[in-house]
Amino acid sequence: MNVNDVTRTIMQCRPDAILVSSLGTATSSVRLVTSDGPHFYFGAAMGSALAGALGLAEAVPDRQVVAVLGDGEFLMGASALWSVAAYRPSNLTVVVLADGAYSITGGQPIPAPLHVAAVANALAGTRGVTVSSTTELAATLRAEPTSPDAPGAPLVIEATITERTWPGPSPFIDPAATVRNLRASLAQAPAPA
Ligand SMILES: Cc1ncc(C[n+]2csc(CCOP(=O)(O)OP(=O)(O)O)c2C)c(N)n1
Ligand SMILES: [Mg+2]
Repeated sequence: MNVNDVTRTIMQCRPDAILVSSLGTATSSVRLVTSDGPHFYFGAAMGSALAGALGLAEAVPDRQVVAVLGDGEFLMGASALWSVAAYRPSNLTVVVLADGAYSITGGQPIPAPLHVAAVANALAGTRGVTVSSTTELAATLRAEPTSPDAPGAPLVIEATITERTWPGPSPFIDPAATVRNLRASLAQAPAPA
């Protein structure tokens, strides 16, 4: 499974979701797969993406938000997971791209296994699942209620990336344009039923 497999599957299963992507293969892939759609791309600020996704989920409670995070990103901003576990936003899903490396800066290995799903399960407010294929990822996302009326502890999906290829365009985006596009999209689009 490569990163584009993951983002394509997310978009197939959650077509109305707003994606929040971290600096690295995540932002490159979300740009490619959504044709620069109105999502929230972090083009800097490593370690901030999960906190940003939590804030966005709170700001748009009638929209699904999917945080697509590199594993280095997740590690740097890990404390935000404790906040997610505390506030349990029912409209937030977290997907960690577990490629075991800081790919964007040259593929330096992450020295210790992160055990993302196990950590999420250890926190009572989040649930962790590990997936190794798009079939498993789709089944996990489709099994998940997306209605705010059926809240559950947010799902944290550790997606094992075995095929490490650079997914698409540059992740260094214009932050002001990102905010402008997302705001315009939110102002136009009626909330999905
Ligand atoms: C505080 C800080 N330290 C280091 C960097 C440099 N940096 C940017 S992205 C990145 C690695 C990201 O790795 P990961 O989240 O696993 O993304 P991948 O490219 O593997 O998808 C690093 C080291 C930075 N931007 N900010
Ligand atoms: Mg990585």
